[in-house]
Amino acid sequence: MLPHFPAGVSATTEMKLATWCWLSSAVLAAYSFLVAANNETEEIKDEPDKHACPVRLESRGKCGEGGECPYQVNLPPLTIQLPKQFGRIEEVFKEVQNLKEIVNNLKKCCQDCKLQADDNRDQGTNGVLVPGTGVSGGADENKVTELEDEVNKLSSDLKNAKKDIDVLQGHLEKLNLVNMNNIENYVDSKVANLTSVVNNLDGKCSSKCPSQEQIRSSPVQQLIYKDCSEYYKIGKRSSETYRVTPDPKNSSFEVYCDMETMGGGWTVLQVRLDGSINFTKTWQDYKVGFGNLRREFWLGNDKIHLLTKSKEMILRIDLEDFNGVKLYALYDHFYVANEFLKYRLHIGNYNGTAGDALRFNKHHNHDMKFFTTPDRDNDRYPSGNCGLYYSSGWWFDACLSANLNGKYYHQKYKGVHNGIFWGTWPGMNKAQLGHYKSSFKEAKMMIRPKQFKP
Ligand SMILES: [Ca+2]
Repeated sequence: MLPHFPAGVSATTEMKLATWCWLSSAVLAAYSFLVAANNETEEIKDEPDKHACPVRLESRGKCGEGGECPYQVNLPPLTIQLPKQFGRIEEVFKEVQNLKEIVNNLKKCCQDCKLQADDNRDQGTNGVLVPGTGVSGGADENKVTELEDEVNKLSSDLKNAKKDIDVLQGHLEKLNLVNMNNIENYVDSKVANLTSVVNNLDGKCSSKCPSQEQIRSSPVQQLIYKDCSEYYKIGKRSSETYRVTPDPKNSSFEVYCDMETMGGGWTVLQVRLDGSINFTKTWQDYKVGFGNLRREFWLGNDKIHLLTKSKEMILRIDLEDFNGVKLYALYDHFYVANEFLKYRLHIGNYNGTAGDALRFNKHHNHDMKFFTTPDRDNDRYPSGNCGLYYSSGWWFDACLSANLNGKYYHQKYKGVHNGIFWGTWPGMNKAQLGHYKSSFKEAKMMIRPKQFKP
């Protein structure tokens, strides 16, 4: 259907207009945006009832010399149907807008944070390094001064504490020097001094007291004998048991007296003969003594203490091996401390033929050692009980170069060296065929006053 034209237009003009209209319809879309943009085109009043074609050509007179014509084309408003996917553009716009707002909020937030951090940093800097220039001024300055004073005071206190610790350490080192050994040595030396004083008094008393003959004639005096030597002095020459009273404040007890060996007068402390008595005993057993005084026995540490306290004693040890070899060891001083001092051993100088096994070397020295039993560890071996290991009660070091209370073996034996042992015995330390260990047939320990003259 052809478009209609306004009245008063010629046929030629109508044909031209029809052509225009068709052309316009064909290229409308292509030029629409150009037409829309042409604001200078003179508008023709729209008359929809008379003009079906929306494109109108209007004459405004003859064409001018400059090539411009008075005709002008008036195009209708343009509507283009876009694909429905374009509907998403609005949503995308909205999303973009939202994202933009979020980004802006974040930016603002960051800026706020940065400003706050800068503020804090400024305040901190002022507070510590440049007192008085902070926002709060004098208050901060006072606070800082107080803190500085406090730190200085703490530092001073710390230095004083260190000095005190140094002084205490010095005291501690001095105290360490005054250790238990020194205390024990001191006590022992006092005991030895007292023993000496008592012995001197005893000597003086003896010189003023009635002669032995007078004593013998007095039945009351004859009831008290301190040891076997006193029985010897009154003429007893039979080796047997006698009752002695080494300390009148303590009760008397039976002892075995050897009235034959080297002049006699010996009070016997220990005998090993045949293994009839087990010497693996407790502290209490060794304290009170055990065995048979006429065969094998240990007299008892309390009794040995009293005997050695009453007079200065010498010690004699007699040994006989299974080859019939008989040797002896003599110590010119022998004292055993009381139970409180763990029956500590004190021996004097050695003399004899069996060797000084009680004082073998620096690391094996039984002198000044405490008594140890399988149930009472007083030895110097830190990792165990020598008494338990060697089945004996003895003045163990860590552990031994002598042990006369070891197990009684009737012949050579293997295993732990827990038999009767005297480390300086000839051939004792030689490696033996099949690692057999020697033992002793007989052993005996006995004491006599140092001043005794048979
Ligand atoms: Ca030990």
